[in-house]
Amino acid sequence: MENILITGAFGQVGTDLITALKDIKPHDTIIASDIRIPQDSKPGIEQVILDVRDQESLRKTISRYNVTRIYHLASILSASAEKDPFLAYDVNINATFGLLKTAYKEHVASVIIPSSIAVYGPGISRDMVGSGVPTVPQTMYGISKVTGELLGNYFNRKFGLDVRGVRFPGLISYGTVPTAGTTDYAVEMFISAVEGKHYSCYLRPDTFLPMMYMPDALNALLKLSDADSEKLTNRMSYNVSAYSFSPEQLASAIRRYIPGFEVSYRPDERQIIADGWPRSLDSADAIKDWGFSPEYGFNEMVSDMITKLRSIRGRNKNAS
Ligand code: AKB
Repeated sequence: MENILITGAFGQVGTDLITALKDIKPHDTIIASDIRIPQDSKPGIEQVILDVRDQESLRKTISRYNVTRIYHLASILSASAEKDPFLAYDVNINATFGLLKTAYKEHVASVIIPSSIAVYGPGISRDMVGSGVPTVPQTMYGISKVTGELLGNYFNRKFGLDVRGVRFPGLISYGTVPTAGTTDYAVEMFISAVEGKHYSCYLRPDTFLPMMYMPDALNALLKLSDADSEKLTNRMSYNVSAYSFSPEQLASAIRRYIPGFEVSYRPDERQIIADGWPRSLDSADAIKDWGFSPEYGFNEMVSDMITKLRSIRGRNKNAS
């Protein structure tokens, strides 16, 4: 049985990871930590208010719950990081270093740290980018994610700490509305469509980015966490993605269900971030080493998102 600490537990990935862990590992203790705890948060888990920059509180939490595994999800995402690079450095780099140090000193068995397609920068061929392609990001988010990968490898080599990571593409989910990234337009577009509203997209209609549905992202995290350490040829930087699409392709797929849906395009500063990222990813290492295999294709994801969002909306309407 494990005692699993999640940092940033009530963000986009954490919210759904809590549910997935409760389903597949019902006997493990889940300690969900974040800087704020939502009022309607989930029963059956331990909830801790924790700023990951506060090393002493982190140490006390790890020691109090005898934590055996950490999913370190607390992170300032790309768009917010460009607005406040100093905060992003502090949370994404300083706090990650502190977390690895504390995990090592407190004998935590394993740490999983998601990375991102943001590790790549301009100057590479942007299609089917593999895990081994050089990472020279120009954004603070990208710099911090490359640093997290390097630190994870260092703590593994130097101290034998079991640290692992995947590079996530844009993630699509209906549980939480993400607001701080560059790929978030996709979730926003779904919500506007289901609510019968017009959507103004902050990226150009032809901006291709790699993406994945949340159930596949969680599967990837859980598979990597439990994979045989001997088989990991690349600990911290497994590229994973299910498909790529552009805003105009997503809008037309949504129109198959909601014909009148209207989208206009007003690219803002997030376009510059997206233009430095891969258009598509090669997930070959993850497929080979630990059997990454996303279940949802683009059309299945679109259909499921609309069904789920409609049902949540119906529930919310009935409740009010
Ligand atoms: C973001 O857009 O910042 C994130 C990411 C791709 O890491 N979704």
